[in-house]
Amino acid sequence: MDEKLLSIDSAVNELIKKAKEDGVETIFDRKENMKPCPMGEKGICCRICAMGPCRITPKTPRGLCGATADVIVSRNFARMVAGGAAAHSDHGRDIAHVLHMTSKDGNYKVTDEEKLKELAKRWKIETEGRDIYDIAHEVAEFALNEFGKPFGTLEFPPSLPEQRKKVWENLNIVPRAIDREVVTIMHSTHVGCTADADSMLNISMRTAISDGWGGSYIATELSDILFGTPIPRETEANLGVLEENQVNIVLHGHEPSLSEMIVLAAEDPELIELAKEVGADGINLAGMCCTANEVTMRHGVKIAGNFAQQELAVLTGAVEAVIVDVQCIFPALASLAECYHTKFITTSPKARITGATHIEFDEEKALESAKQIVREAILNFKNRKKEKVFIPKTKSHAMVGYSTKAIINQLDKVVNSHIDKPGTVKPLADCITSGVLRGAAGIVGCNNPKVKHDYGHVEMIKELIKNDVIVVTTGCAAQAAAKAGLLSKDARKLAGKGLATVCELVDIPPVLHMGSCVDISRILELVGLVAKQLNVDISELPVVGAAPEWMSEKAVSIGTYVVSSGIDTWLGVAPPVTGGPRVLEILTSEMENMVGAKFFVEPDPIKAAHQMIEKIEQKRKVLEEKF
Ligand code: WCC
Ligand code: FE2
Repeated sequence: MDEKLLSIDSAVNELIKKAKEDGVETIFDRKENMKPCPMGEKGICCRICAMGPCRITPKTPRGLCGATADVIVSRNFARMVAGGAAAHSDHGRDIAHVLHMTSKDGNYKVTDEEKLKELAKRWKIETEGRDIYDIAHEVAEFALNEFGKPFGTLEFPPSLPEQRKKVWENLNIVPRAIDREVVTIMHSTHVGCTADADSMLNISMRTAISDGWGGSYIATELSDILFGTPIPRETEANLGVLEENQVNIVLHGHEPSLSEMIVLAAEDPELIELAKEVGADGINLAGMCCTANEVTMRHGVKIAGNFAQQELAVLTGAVEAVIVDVQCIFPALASLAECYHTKFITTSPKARITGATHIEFDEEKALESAKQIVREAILNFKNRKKEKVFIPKTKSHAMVGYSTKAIINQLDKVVNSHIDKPGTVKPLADCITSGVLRGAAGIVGCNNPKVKHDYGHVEMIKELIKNDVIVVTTGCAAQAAAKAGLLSKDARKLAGKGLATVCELVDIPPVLHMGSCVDISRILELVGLVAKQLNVDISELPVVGAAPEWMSEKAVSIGTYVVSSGIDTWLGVAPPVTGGPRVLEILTSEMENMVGAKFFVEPDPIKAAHQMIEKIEQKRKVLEEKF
């Protein structure tokens, strides 16, 4: 195994080497030995009932019930969408419960009152003369109702253009309640239900939309209300943020309700004192995956790394605790942590892992629970084995925290207030229509060992900004960008002339960190607002999306709602649908006639970037005729 081929990140390669020396295995070793199942890879294995599993081959072109390859592939795809939408949306629901728990003297408070009141008005909840917490509780109830209301359709945010809603109405894919859409997929994919690829994909789109414009959108908005709407701030990224002389705590997972409390607990003078008593200089928090995005955006907590680096953090031998809640957590951390002194602490009943220390996070006693967890980490400092410690030097400077509101604030810097009013996306729309910016790209998603770690993200982003395409990013893609220095204002020098000028005038980096994976709702919001500003549908904008290294079901839901929102999307890894010719045809061709966008699969990120640029230019041509 030549580690240079595995990642473009030198910190990763150094630690893969250390893994060998320490005699422990990582995902990179497991990948070497794993041969993906060729049936599963094509999506043509059906495990939905117990007559099979049925595998589609030239000799057995139908399952026992008669399901064709397309039926099987489309059902498997739909179930991936349901899994992804469920994960994002259940996260949104949890945040709504936390909002419902807020009180003046409690652990959880309302931080962004203005955003709360805006949302209350939108949902026709009385705000005049009311206590802010009464409003918060009613907003939370309204949000919770969106998951299971018996009648009607989802309440859409004002950033959704009317034209787009019409498209969905015509296709009958306007989501009803969020949970209902997930359940409908589980029902429709049961043996003996939907056996029609077209219909199955329609249902998938509807469920995915309930994620992007529903569950994820709610997660983002309510998190901002609770913990503050992000503003630009500085941070650092990569494993070099771990500190030799401090208690290092890695926060990994997704929901900010836990990580926010850990941040508070780590500031507690008593615990800082305790850290000193055990011989450390202090407590150092570092984030991983989306939790990293959440806490760096709101507090500047440093980023340890992305998905593929979670084991490597433990391998440094310098981490006292990895604290996790839900999603994207390797069960491998449990046995790996045993080889070091690291405590691997699970906190959610939704994600217990054999071999981990489970300390259930009790939201009712949030700060107390958080302090208990931090205390465990501190007390573990004495078990650190000096001879096992190796922290790579690598880290990069980054700017993070570009919520839509923060972007609008930056844009206000160039508003000529004699002509235009501040507080809108008009300057951005102007840059796009004038062609100073050719377009915009959202680069999101995971790491996947099928792709050289971070290579897909970083090369694609570089190519796009060089060609005057502004990039917005979330999730593990954002962390790849951060580590590669692409989120620093300095990265302007890698941008084309138009983009570099805009960056200078507006004082932003060419790649904007918009948050965690549920925060792709921020991207939808921004794109929707620009479309509304220009009075066009989202599908008419020179805007594209990509997930060069995606791997999770969440990413399948995301890709599906982004395409359903009218944004062409490039995948660097083929989804398991290639065994279903009709499914493939719909996803990569026919969706364009339905929703004005489709999927592209291109493993080479530079080639993909050029296809994206070509698409942007095609859209510009049509758009320019309008203006
Ligand atoms: Ni979102 Fe993908 Fe990271 Fe997990 S944290 S690994 S789904 S991008
Ligand atoms: Fe995530």
